[in-house]
Amino acid sequence: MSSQVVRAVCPHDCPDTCALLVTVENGVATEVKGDPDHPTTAGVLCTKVARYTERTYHADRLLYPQKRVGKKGEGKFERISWDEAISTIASRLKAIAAKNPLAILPYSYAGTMGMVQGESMSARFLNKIGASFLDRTICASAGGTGYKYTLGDRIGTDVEQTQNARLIIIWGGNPIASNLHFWTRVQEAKRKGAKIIAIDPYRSLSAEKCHQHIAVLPGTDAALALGMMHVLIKEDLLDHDYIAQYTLGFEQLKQRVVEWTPERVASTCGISVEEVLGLAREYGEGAKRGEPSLIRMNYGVQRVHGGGMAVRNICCLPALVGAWRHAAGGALLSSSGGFVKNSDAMERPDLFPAGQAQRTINMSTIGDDLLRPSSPEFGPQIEAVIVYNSNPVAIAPDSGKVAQGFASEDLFTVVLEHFQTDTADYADILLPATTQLEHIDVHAAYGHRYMMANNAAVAPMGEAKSNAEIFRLLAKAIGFTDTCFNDDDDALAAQAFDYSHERTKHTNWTELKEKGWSKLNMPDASFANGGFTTPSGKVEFFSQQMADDGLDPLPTYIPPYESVVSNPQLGQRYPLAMISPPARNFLNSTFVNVKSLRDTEGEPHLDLHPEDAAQRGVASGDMVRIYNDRGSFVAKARVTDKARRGLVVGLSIWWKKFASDLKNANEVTSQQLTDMGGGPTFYDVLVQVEKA
Ligand SMILES: Nc1nc2c(c(=O)[nH]1)N[C@H]1C(S)=C(S)[C@@H](COP(=O)(O)OP(=O)(O)OC[C@H]3O[C@@H](n4cnc5c(=O)[nH]c(N)nc54)[C@H](O)[C@@H]3O)O[C@H]1N2
Ligand SMILES: Nc1nc2c(c(=O)[nH]1)N[C@H]1C(S)=C(S)[C@@H](COP(=O)(O)OP(=O)(O)OC[C@H]3O[C@@H](n4cnc5c(=O)[nH]c(N)nc54)[C@H](O)[C@@H]3O)O[C@H]1N2
Ligand code: SF4
Ligand SMILES: [Mo]
Repeated sequence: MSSQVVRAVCPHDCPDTCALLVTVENGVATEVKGDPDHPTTAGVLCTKVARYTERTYHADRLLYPQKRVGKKGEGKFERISWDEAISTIASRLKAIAAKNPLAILPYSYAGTMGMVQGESMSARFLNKIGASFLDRTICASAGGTGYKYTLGDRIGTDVEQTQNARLIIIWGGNPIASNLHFWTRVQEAKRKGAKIIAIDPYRSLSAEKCHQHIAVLPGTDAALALGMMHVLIKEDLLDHDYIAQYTLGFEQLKQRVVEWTPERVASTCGISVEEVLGLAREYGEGAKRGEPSLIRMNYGVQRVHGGGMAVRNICCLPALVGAWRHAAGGALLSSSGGFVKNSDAMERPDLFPAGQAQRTINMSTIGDDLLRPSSPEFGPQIEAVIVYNSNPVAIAPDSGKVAQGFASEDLFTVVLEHFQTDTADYADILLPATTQLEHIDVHAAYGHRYMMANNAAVAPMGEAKSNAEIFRLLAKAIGFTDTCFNDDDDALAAQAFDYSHERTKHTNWTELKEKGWSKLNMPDASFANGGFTTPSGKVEFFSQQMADDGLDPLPTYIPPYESVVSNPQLGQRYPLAMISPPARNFLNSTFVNVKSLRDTEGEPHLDLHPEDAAQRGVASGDMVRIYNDRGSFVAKARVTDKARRGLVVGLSIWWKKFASDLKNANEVTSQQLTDMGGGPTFYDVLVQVEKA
């Protein structure tokens, strides 16, 4: 019997990007553990990935190529050979490209965060064919844009400093579910006497374990940050020296926030004046005492109309009180901006046909765009979609339209998947992809500062192939002869990072594979002496870039599209705000088909406040229908004051086929976009609820 331990990486879209140790016995992965030596993983995995072998060896894994034999969406397929699959796809794409290659569209996101199985060979192929580009906005683009205007690249406080903070504000995140290894350090800070505050409309698993929970109305965080700035300035809880040296536009900011009195903020956010004052004073007075404060912003604040502005406003706070002076102080949205990637080498934009027209489709409006006919403004109707690392029929907003688009007989759809997801049901050709245990990859992270290598632990299951291998085969079949189409997965992985940079030059791909991980060489306190990557090199309270982009150059409040205050007419018919944040045992729509994890979540639920429930004659356990003009879905009611009055919460993202009505929360979400970055507004939704 042979037994070995292979160094791997959790591939999922989670800030923690854990280092894995995979035990392999006689070619079979028998255990997946967290690497005890990797500082952020510290030997611990979440329940989802601790059960990873259940996913890789799941009886429903797709093991060979298939073609559709039933109606679109019906999910009826017949086995075919790889030769037939590849030649069918190549000839269809060639025919479409001969008319207009822009009619071809990729649809992919972060099913794996690996850079090889993400946008490498796939991008080379799509660039060479001259396909439409996909703007990958579905998760973080609004917040990322607000951050960029204010602080520059997404670099924040090192998560490994968390335990040294004295005040931690968890702003729009539920780390017990979605950022576990940060939460562990929050617990350590708590034991050392730190105060922990959650800002969240919902009393999430994490919020209920904090010292204080401030339950703002969804989409009003920008106003709360303006109110904090008002109080900090009025009560002179400021670090004047930090402001003078490292910020731009303080005088204009001061003018702007005058109008954001605690009273106005309290009524906008649906909280008390004391909560506004208390939060600002706690933040400012701690700083005066020289104590580090950390704001862990998360993406929960940005899935609304003014989501970019909300992140921008929050980003102004640490500079006002000089929190960046401390290694454990400041703010963290994402650490992704620290990584030095070779995107051009991986994706080869130079392969795009010279002189050919380009087009970019926003993945958050795929519902409308699949249904759009050819026109001079839009360009050609979309005739082919190649889906990998994503499940658009379940995860994209306004999902009735998405499904309608994929149901079109005129659309040629290829899906690369591990399982027969809701999207796979619409495929013309369904291809089996390898999982992380079966292929090579290399990873950056968005919650820590380590470059990570994933070695293949076992051979591909059945006839599965890696995404990169599938695109290599397509390139050959279509006749692309550039040498870059010969790069194997290991050669691709070697190109992912630039190892000549100050932050990376201590390592290289060969060493990374062997050791598994390596930390970026960056200072502990990145901005103690300024050095922001904005145009001015300072924290930009005033942003000329924003003015140039047609935005308010100063922090402001942009109300939700859909709230009873901002849209009272809609609010009359649909009086409840709905949010649908991640469920603990799923990762977006991944793992919903792993029975042990699905059983823990039970079935689709809707949490609603006792008074809202009573008004509708709803009791816990009743089936309810949640609806608006876009659509409806059913869920089992849980009557609980975890949801504030006027708010309903449907933890997500369920596969439609596991719900009694074959629908999920995205039936009611909208395709309206955020104020900046073209992001989706999943948490900016009004609905009505009735007993089903
Ligand atoms: N277990 C698990 N982990 C995950 C995921 C998952 O699906 N499951 N998804 C991964 C992905 S793709 C991402 S992007 C991250 C997301 O990670 P986070 O951005 O941390 O998202 P959540 O953990 O859902 O936290 C969002 C919280 O924001 C709250 N919220 C909703 N609207 C508002 C608002 O307007 N203001 C404020 N202040 N709060 C609001 C919700 O109630 C929820 O508790 O997590 C990743 N990790
Ligand atoms: N209502 C609502 N909707 C949301 C959100 C929300 O909070 N509420 N969150 C949004 C956010 S933040 C995000 S990031 C998106 C996420 O949306 P997606 O990025 O689509 O994420 P998943 O639903 O996890 O689907 C990923 C798919 O990729 C597949 N996959 C994984 N690895 C590989 C691989 O190596 N090869 C191939 N071919 N396939 C692979 C998995 O099997 C899975 O089916 O959802 C968004 N949608
Ligand atoms: S999903 Fe997140 S917490 Fe779980 S193993 Fe992966 S990286 Fe770690
Ligand atoms: Mo995400």
